[in-house]
Amino acid sequence: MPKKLLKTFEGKSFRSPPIWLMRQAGRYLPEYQELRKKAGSFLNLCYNSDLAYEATMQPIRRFQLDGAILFSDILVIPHSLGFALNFIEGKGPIFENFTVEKLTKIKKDLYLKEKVFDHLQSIFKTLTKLRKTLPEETSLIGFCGAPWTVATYLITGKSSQDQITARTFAFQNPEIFEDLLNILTRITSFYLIEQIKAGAEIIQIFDSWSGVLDEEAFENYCIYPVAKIVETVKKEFPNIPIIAFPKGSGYFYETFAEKTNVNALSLDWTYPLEKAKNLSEKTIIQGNLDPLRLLSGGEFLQKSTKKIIETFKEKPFIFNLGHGILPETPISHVEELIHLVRSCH
Ligand code: 1CP
Repeated sequence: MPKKLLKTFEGKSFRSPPIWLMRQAGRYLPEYQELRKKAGSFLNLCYNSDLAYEATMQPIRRFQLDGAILFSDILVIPHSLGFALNFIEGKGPIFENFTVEKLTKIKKDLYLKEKVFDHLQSIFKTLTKLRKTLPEETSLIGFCGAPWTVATYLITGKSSQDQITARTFAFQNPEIFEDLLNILTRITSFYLIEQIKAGAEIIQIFDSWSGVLDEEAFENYCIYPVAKIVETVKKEFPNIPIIAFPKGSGYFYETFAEKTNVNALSLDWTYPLEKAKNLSEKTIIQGNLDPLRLLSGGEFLQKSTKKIIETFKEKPFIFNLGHGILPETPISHVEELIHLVRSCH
C-alpha cells in the first residue's frame, strides 16, 4: 500500500484524501488516560520511549490514520535548555524561572547542542522504534513548536490567550527577545534534523499563538524564525516535507507560505474555503474542520467534512482539524469522520 500522506507532497491528489488529526493521541481515548496514569506525570510519558511509543500508536491501532505524530510536547525544547517545567492537572504547563541571567548563561554555553541532544535522547529513540514498526502505509510525523509560540510559554510561565505578557516583553526588551528567538531557532533546527535522522518522514511546526501579532511582529517573530529553520533543515534534508501551522493568522497565511518555503500550510477553521482553494494553487493545504464540529457530531459534521473534501478534490490535500481534538470528543464521532473521508469516491 502506498503512503498516501507522503505521496501528497509529491503533488498527488486523492479523491479520498489522507487524514490525520492534531492531538490524535490524548485524553479523549480511555487507553491514553490509563497510560497517562501509569506514567505518573505527563513529562514522564513524553520522556519514556516505551510509553511515548504506546501513546503514539494508540490512535493508529484504533483508526488506521495516514499519519502517526510523535507523542511529545513542544515544551521539551525550553525544558532541555534548563528552564524548569511542570504540567499541572487542569492548568497546563508551568515554567518556573525565566530570567535574563539564565538566558545569558545559555547563550555562552559552548556545549549546549550536546546537552540538548542528551536530554532528548529518549525522544529520538521513540521515533526510531516507531519508524521500524509502523504499518507500511502510515507516515511518521515529527514536530516542534515555532520559536514565537515556545517563547510565549517561557516568558509568561503558563498558558495565556492574548499573550499580553509575551508581547509586552518583546516590545520592551527587543535585544533580549531577539537573543531568545535566535537560541530557540538554532536549537529547534538541530532538534528537527535529529528527528529526521531518527526516522521522522514529515515535520510539522506548530505556531499556535501567531494569531495575536501585528504585521511587523508577525514578520519578525513568526516568518523570519520559521524561514530560518526551514532553510537549515532543508540544507541537510532537501526533500523532507515541512508543514507549518501558524494558527489564527488569516491575512498573513499567504505571505507566510511564500516567505518560509514550507511545503504545506495547516489552516485553522476561520480561513474561508474559497480563499484556501486559491491558496492551494501555491501550496499544499491541510485542514481545517472546526474541532467543535467533530465534538458535536451529526449533520454539521457530515456537511462540513464533505464541503472541505469537495473544495480540494483535484488538489494535493491533507484532511485534518483546524486545531487539536478536544478531550470531550466522543470516539464514535472520530470514527464517523474517518469513515466519511475514506468513503469519498
Ligand atoms: O495528559 C494530559 O493531560 C496532557 C495533555 C497534553 C497532550 C496530550 C499536552 C499538554 N500535550 C499533549 C501532547 C501534544 N502536544 C502533542 C502530541 C501528539 C498529538 O498531537 O497527538 C502535540 C503535537 C502537542 C503540541 C503542543 N503542546 C502545542 C501545539 C499545538 C496546540 O495544541 O496548539 C502546544 C501549544 C502545547 C503546549 C501544551 N501542552 C499541553 C498543554 C495543556 C499545553 C498548553 C495548551 C494551551 O496553552 O492552551
